[in-house]
Amino acid sequence: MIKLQKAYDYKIYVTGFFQAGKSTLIKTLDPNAFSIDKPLRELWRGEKSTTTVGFDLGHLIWARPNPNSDGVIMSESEYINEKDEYSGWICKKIEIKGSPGQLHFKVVREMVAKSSDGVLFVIDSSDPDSIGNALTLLAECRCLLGEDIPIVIIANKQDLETALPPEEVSNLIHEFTYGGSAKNNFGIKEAIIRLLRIITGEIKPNSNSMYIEEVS
Ligand SMILES: Nc1nc2c(ncn2[C@@H]2O[C@H](COP(=O)(O)OP(=O)(O)OP(=O)(O)O)[C@@H](O)[C@H]2O)c(=O)[nH]1
Ligand SMILES: [Mg+2]
Repeated sequence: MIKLQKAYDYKIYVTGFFQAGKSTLIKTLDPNAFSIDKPLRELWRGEKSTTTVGFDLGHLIWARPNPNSDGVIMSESEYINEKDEYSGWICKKIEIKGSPGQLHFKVVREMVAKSSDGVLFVIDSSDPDSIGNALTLLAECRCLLGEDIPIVIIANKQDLETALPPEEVSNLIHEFTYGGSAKNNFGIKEAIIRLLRIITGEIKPNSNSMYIEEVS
């Protein structure tokens, strides 16, 4: 029997409620990402927006000069262009897949989530009313992938003045969250690296430190 080579080393599932910023996050990290979406019929908070009706798919590289470093995250195409710079580094391929956020797309989320190694859970910090639905999807995610699946939660849209700070989002959901902005590309790569290091077993979930801690 022919054994197919795995196309990636780790698969990250990006989920969260409607309009939280999942597709934006994936497109920011991989401008060549592919999305199945459609325009929203009405303006969303005064702006034209789209909603995912299938999935988003991007490809990233996690490159590290040594196994103790955080390393860097870049799109696969950026890596291919600058490959020589990373000669001798440990490079892992990441498949990043985004789900639809509308509650009725549960069947699609089930398919997209399958065989994921870890989860980036995106919350819209500027919309406290969405927190209840975010919690519903967080519970669904643990149900689909198991209670022990590594999850990193991003309190997104921190570029907005109206955004609740990550600590306040954490208080509301009783889980640790990282602040970031998918649109302005801050906090996102750090969150992914943290997730990857939890997946590899180098750091413990929910610890605030970016440094390696003993895992017993
Ligand atoms: N200000 C700001 N807006 C953001 C940010 N991330 C996403 N948005 C906006 O939020 C809206 C929804 O973004 P999407 O990335 O489509 O959200 P989604 O979670 O994929 O939405 P669904 O597919 O409908 O579940 C768009 O208008 C984005 O421009 C952010 O970090 N800051
Ligand atoms: Mg989307």
